[in-house]
Amino acid sequence: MDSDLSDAVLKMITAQRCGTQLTGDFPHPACHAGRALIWGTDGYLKDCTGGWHDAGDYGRYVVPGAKAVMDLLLSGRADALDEARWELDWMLKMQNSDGGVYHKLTCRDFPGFVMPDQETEELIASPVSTAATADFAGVMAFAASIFHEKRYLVPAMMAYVFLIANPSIIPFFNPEGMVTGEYSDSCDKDERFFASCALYCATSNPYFMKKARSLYDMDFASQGDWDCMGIYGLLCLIHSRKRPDLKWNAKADILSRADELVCIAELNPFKAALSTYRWGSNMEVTDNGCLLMEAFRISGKEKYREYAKKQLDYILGNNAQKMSFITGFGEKSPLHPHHRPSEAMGKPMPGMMVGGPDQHLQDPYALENFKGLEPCMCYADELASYSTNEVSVYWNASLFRLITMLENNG
Ligand code: G3I
Ligand code: 9MR
Ligand code: ZN
Repeated sequence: MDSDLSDAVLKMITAQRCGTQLTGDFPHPACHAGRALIWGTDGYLKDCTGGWHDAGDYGRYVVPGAKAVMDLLLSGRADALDEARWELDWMLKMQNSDGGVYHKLTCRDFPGFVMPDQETEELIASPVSTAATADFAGVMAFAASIFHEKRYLVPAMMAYVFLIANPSIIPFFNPEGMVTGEYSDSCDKDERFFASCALYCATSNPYFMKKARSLYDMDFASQGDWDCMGIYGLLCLIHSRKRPDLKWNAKADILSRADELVCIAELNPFKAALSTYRWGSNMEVTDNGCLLMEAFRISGKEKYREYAKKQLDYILGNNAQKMSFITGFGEKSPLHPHHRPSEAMGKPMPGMMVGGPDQHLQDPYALENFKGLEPCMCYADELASYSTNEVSVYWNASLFRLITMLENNG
């Protein structure tokens, strides 16, 4: 395994750091240093610096950030644990005094293709959502069980108290006049389950396990993405040394999903564990690779590792485009990612995984150019095609976890 690859993939996430001066090939002074208007009030969040820019844009979003943090923490690699703290420490600033967590911190609109310090429009803290609050509780509790620090555990419990006080979903939709990423989640049961499992692992308090049992859904292992966090609840249980009854179900759920993924991969011409291609399909591939590696760890069955490797092979070139989807790696790789620092500097930042084919034609370029194409062909290495050629921290984190799992067990 090429450790230059995992280093570059992690380095991209470090280069997405907000609120600090960056040196190197994509340098910029500290960005987004000011206060943020708390939407719907005339109050401000005075210190909201830190965290990662989400993607090709400079928004900071709690929900997908939580997924990225979990993948870095689960990778177990020391430098990735440090990187995860950069986001965790920012997330702490997104919590209200009643435990609720603001959904995101962005401007009203996306900036042009400029470096981050050039985005100087007003920053806004968007309203609290239960998805963001439950994700926050989950990552903070899992971090507390790794780092043994109360400064993560207490905020996790405060967020949980907020969730108990608000048993119905508080959804998030962009407020009037705001067009940045919405990350709208119509179901928060999986996030609440994740929070319950993580808090159980951090505290051993059976209250949380009782809650987790009541929220459990047998489909959690079959779902993924930033809006389906149930799988991370199962993984917390498996990775901790706790042995509640549910743990054995968790392992069985993962093994049964792994068997399903092997079949799905067999039916795909490139042995990718994909049946459809959605926005960020490449992350579905790397997430499924990670699940297959979890199944290999549980069972020792070589077949799962073999199929996990095929997922990375797809990302590295065994795909319809016959190209590597990671900038700077492979003979042919994306040159025009939808990534503002790359565009502003006139060169692609290395180590970034692009979203990949999206059959739903979700940007003007795709609508114009992909009509009638096979789903796997709906990709273009074009700046304008943000639904297929953007990058994000959570896609890179998922890829990073897959590479490190293969390195450690391969
Ligand atoms: O859940 C439905 C599914 O039932 C349906 O079959 C399928 C087909 O349309 O859609 C699924 O929902 C999709 C959702 O992601 C969950 O996968 C939406 O169509 C799709 O539009 C949505 O895409 C998200 C996109 O933002 C638009 O909201 C991507 O996951 C997400 O990665 C992307 O994130 C953007 C941020 O908004 C802004 N920053 C950049 C970032 C990366 O492109
Ligand atoms: O650059 C934006 C990208 O990060 C988002 O994922 C995408 C979808 O929300 O939107 C991009 O911004 C475009 C905007 O939606 C429409 N005007 C052009 C912007 C840059 O292509
Ligand atoms: Zn910034």
